[in-house]
Amino acid sequence: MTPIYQTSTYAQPEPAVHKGYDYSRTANPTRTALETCLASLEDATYGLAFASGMAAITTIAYLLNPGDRILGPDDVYGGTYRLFVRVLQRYGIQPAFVDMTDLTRVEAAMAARPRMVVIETPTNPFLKILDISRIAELAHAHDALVVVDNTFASPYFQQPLGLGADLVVHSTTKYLGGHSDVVGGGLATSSKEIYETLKFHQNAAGAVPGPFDCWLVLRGIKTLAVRMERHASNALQVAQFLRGHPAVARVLYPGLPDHPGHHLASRQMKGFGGMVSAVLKGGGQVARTAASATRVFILAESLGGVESLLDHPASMTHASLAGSPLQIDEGLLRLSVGIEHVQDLIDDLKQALEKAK
Ligand code: P1T
Repeated sequence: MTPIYQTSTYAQPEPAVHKGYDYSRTANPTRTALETCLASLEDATYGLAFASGMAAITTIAYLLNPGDRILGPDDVYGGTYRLFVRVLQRYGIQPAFVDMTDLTRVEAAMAARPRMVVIETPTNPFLKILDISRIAELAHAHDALVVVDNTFASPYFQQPLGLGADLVVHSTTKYLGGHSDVVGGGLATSSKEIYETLKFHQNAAGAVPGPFDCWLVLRGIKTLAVRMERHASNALQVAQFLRGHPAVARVLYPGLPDHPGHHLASRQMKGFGGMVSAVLKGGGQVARTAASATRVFILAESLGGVESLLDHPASMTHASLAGSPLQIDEGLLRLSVGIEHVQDLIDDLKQALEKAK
């Protein structure tokens, strides 16, 4: 097993001779093992690990300068939206958001010459599928950098660098960690220039993970493949159950053949993932009651752990979008389908929807 190098500093042979490790903000062997592993999972040359997914995304933003524009999808993790609008904007970076399922809108938005295009697919929380190759072509034609947040798919189901992305970012808190016991982030790229700039900023800004957290993510990754297979097969069955339920207006799961992104997902991904969203017919009140009535699904933010979680995005993960043009339906529930016995999950949803009637 990779040892946990629980050290902040390293004995040096003599002053001013910097060989190997010197200080753990700059590098730590347990973190190096995770960074190498992240690179390998994404078929990349370089990997970097961070203290959270947001720390990784913030570090990517250091590639930008005041006056630069950044383009994101209209459906994006609330924390990413908040970073773009309430933090980066104060430093002169101008964010814009478009529905990236519509490539004509992406093309039109490129006229403003964004320096960076951030793609999240499947999106959080509506599980839209965005065409990484086509968006990357449009972005590259305008010299923009392409970043893909690959948190929802995990590298087991999707490898964006092979589809034309320049950089991949992860919240390792989710499927990579896999057990809801660690917060972390990571990124991967095959560009030496991008890597070196980001490595400089990782050390300069300092949002690095501790060695024990790196070890937890590494241990989680060992079972990524078997967990993802089970997440996906459970999610499909949960989605099929919800689709047949009279209280449910709409089920959003890319594995359902009538999902608008199903064909694209079949090409771009090796599996459809473990996230399922559903809009309830009764709206916000019914969704909140159902969310409080489950016994196996735990009402909590986050996703990607072995245990099933339930989220009410409008009041929880995406509350920071309130008042923005990006509207989250009050009746929307987002399920992170775990690896429990699928019948337990279906029975739980059945009784919760019955109580919410
Ligand atoms: O929570 P953190 O490790 O900082 O990761 C942020 C992040 C980045 N990208 C995506 C797609 C995410 O979903 C997240 C975090 N998301 C949740 C906590 C959530 O429940 O959606």
